Amino acid sequence: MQIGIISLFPEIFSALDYGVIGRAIDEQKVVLHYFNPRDYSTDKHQRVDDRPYGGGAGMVMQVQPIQAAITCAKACLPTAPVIYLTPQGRVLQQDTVQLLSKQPSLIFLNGRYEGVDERLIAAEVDVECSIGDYVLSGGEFANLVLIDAITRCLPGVLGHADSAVNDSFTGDRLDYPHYTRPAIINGMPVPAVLTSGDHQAIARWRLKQALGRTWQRRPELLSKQSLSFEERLLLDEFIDECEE
Ligand code: 6GU
Repeated sequence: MQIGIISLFPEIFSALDYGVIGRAIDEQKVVLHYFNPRDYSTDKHQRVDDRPYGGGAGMVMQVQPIQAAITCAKACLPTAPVIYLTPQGRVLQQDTVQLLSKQPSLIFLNGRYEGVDERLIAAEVDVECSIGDYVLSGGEFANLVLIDAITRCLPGVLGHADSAVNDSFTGDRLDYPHYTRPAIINGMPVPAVLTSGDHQAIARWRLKQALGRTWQRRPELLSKQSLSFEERLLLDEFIDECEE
């Protein structure tokens, strides 16, 4: 996948150089292209912001440098949709991440200050995207989250063992708990089933824990889906055991 990043702070994206995402970049499963609006500013001091019409606190990113950066990004990635990272956007969910991961190319626009001139959004932006209901100082950290989430969906990025289809959190339920050696820590043993060698019992226990924890912590996720007969049975068992 080819990704264009329009940002005043491209250095922030070096946070992607680690772990599975870093390897995907090394192997060119994802290729990042940077466009810094400051490099495209026609202002003699390379200014990229200006005071807001109507007054008030903060600055607004000017159209000219961003538009020139987007024009360049589109010349490089002609079919890529332009995604603007903003708390005013639609909140990101795993289904959207999966959809975006199927595109051959994407262009991300990262705002700073109070945001970008609304006419630039009208002219150039296809989708506005937020990562949650809190405010960040710019789009970059949200963009890192989105690029990480998209990259791990790409074919061959995750090994077979932890492949994305194997992810227990696919957006509709939480993960089951994980354990590793030693068998007893601070007097707490590993759940016996996990050392039983009975793979069917382990799979059943994990599914039950995943459903149970979703019911305890994120009940709204469960009301959005229909459970199979076996899943309903396991969740009822979990709930009964809680009440004991
Ligand atoms: Cl995409 N940008 C900013 N500045 N803040 C956010 C966000 C994006 N998503 C959540 N908060």
